[in-house]
Amino acid sequence: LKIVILVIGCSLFFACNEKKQLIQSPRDIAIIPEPAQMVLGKGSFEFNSETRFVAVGKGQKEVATLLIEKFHSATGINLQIVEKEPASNFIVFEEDKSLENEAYRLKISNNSVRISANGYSGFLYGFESIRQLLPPQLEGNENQQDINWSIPCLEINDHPRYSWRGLMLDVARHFFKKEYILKTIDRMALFKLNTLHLHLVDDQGWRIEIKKYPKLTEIGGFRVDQEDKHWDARTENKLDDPATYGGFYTQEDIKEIVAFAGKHGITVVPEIEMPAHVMSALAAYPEFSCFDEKIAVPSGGVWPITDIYCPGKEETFEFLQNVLLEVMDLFPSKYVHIGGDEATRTNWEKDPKDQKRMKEEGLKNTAELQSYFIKRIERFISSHGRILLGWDEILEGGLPPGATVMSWRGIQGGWEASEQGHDVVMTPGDWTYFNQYQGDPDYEPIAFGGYVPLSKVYSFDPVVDSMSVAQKKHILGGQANLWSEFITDDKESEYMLYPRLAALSEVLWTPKNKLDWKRFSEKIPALFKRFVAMGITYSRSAYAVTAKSTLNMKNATISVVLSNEFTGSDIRYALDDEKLDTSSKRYSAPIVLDHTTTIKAAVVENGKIVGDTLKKTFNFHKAIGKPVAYDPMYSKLYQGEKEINMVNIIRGSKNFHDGQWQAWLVKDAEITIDLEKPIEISSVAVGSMENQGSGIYYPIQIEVAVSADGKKYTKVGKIKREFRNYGYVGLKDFNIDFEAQKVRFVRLDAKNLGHPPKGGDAWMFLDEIVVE
Ligand code: NAG
Repeated sequence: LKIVILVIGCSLFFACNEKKQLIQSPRDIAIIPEPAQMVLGKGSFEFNSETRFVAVGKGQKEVATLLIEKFHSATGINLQIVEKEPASNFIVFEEDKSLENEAYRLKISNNSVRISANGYSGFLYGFESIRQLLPPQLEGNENQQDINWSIPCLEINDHPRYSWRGLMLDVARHFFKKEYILKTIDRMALFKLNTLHLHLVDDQGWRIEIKKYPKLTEIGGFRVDQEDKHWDARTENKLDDPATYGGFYTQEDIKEIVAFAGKHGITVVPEIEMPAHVMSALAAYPEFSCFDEKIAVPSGGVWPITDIYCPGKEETFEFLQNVLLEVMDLFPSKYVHIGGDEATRTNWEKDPKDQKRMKEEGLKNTAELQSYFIKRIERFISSHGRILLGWDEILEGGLPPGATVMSWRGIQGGWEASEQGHDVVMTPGDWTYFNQYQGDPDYEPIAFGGYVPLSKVYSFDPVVDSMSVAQKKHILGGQANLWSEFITDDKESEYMLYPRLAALSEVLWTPKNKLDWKRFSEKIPALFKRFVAMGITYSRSAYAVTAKSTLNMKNATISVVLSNEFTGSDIRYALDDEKLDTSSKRYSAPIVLDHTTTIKAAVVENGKIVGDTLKKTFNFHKAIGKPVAYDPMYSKLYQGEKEINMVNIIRGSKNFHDGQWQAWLVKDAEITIDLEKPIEISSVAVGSMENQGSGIYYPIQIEVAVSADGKKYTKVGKIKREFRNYGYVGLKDFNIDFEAQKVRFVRLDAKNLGHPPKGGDAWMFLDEIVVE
């Protein structure tokens, strides 16, 4: 009966309030993450300056205050909290112990809003849903006086799928100011994320004040300013170079961050790296390294990482325990992250103290010594009632009994840890490393390589089918990691986080059977409006049009399919010199080309071009579709389109995973094209890529030879290229012109750099041999 009255009540209200009522179906509601259950009623609840909050129980006032503050900064109006329910026009918090943690129920009728939950987070999430029902103006500082904002009558029953819904910020490689951290916390709360993992320590910076060891921040907190250079192009610092880039959080800052996060339902998990990624600490206190060597805090990438803590010295453990004591005092978090990744243990092999330790402890190798290290720290952390969390390397040599694993090198580590009965947080790079590209690198700010577009994030699931029921229970959830080597400021950080963080929040919160990419796409315009009001620099890469083309050998045409990540977008395109604008041709079917053509394309929404414009030339050269022989064969990891790849017109992009590149590791390549009959040609070009951060280098030499019979070859040209330390992702065509001649065979020899000066193996990436 109540419901009936409610519906009638709402519809009456609806009748007299028609102008403001735009919500007609659940599709008009754009809450992210999508609630578990939502039933739309009729009509709406209208906020005005007389609206009251009824908040008496624990935590209710605090949540009410968060919403009141939003209204205040948007409108200048101060809504009031009262103790008793007025007759109408109020929002009431009701404790309901039958609801699970973080769950909430929201009942919106035309005269009241009821938020029920069993505690603080539930109330908070009720508020966050209301926030997303309200117009984006709520997020601004417009002081617009007029409220009269209405939210639709509905009932939501909502609860999260996973208990760990996180974001990691790497504040070490790029130092983010406290204010940015606070802003990020509010944004995380909008998406009902509940864990902020702060990567406080790395080679390039120590970012938390430790009273007992002041040099950690005095020295370890700063590095030589090479911010104007790309991360991979930064040079080694000398000990006495002035170190001016950096900063750190004082213990007071940390308390403020932790308290602010708590108010937003967010636990801050500190990460204190060990035994590697700690050059900043060793620059301050060389006595905790194996050979007491004095080093400078590096300004850029260091690989492999050999300057690490020394487990042969008792002082190292004493130091780390003292640091952890101060850290545990500051962070109430149950979990303490100790890093554990990417240690190269060559110093441990050489150091007699470490060798002695291994003997005494009966350890077979340095992997076991590392495990000894982590286990010792784990005992310390658990004796203080906390849980050790570490990157999946902590599995090597044996996992400490109480440890939780953060799986980053794919899901494998998490799979194994959960099988051994340990809890796991999934952060596999291919889905959750937000330092990677989200769109075509040709149009994106420089990122880490790799490709994690919005839809890829949306396909993330922390559990996989191959896990047993028991294993699945150990998967706490997932998290996005924003490593900041390539992040230069707050804006760029925002660009990498939004909207991908919204997609992540949905896959970690919403029941699996309600996840729906199309529905998520439909919520994007509303989300972007809110981002604008919130002053967030967000990415529209998901709108950017990409071209996928296939070669049709029979009639030597290519068919170009244009798409963007969202389904059903209005894509417009223009050919060659035609102008691309909102009235250009609408794309509806693959475009078939039979001669060299340039395609331009973009998405149009609400009469405007949104996102980047694609511009791509398809060059119909003389070797299209001809047989190609390789010696040696390209790597199994990068096969492109196999035998057709080098002559398929389609060019590899800056995304080295785009399926158009063929690559050789360390080896040189000899590629021969058979033109099948003598043809007059006068130039041969080959495309190549450089992405030193990902170990990809331009060839150091290209040589072209031609032949009439495939036996006797004549050299027609050679390009030599000196190796250069180059930080950016680049594309280059090596072009060789020669006197026009009739030939049947073209042979290209590409020399691999082999081993770059800084060590490691070089990849050589080639695509398309253009013969003209
Ligand atoms: C890994 C490193 C990290 C680096 C990131 C870049 C982990 C656990 N370790 O090599 O320090 O910033 O990748 O993507 O991710």
